[in-house]
Amino acid sequence: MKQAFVALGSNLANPISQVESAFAALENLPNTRVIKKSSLYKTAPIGYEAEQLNQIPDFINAVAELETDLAPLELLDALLEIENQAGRERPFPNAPRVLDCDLLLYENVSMESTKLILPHPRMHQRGFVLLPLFEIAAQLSIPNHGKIATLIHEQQFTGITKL
Ligand code: PH2
Ligand code: MG
Ligand code: MG
Repeated sequence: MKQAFVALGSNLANPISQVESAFAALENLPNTRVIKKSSLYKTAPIGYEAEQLNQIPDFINAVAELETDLAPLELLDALLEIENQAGRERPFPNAPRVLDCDLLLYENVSMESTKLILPHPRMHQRGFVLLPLFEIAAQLSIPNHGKIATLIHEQQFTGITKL
């Protein structure tokens, strides 16, 4: 079995129940076990233009640790299928979404293909990923970016509330 970490996010259609259903969907993946689930976090939207921000609802975010026999691209496809089952639509980049399931880490794999980049390219600068990840894997390091404890220490994250 390989170790993987997945980030969940939702800011549409009852985000708390979306993320809880996503945890359940992860538990139902073939050849995969959910080892740990973080708390849910209410987080202010990151990465939007100031004039867009008042139209973007807050997110619910969480992270799960998995053990899986799925290969990275098989796991990615399974995550996209969970998003689609939740009714994910993609009208424009970073549009509000019922469910986003991002593969953060897979063992210590570093890879860059058109479909998948590992580690997730922005995870080391996102409090809505690092704080739930630290909760369930305090000793973890991100390939090429070092310990998540250090990354959290070095940055200021605002607008994040653990539920
Ligand atoms: N996801 C994004 C862009 N910005 N901001 C928060 N707070 N939470 C997210 O999950 C998130 C975001 C793109 O996937
Ligand atoms: Mg994302
Ligand atoms: Mg995504």
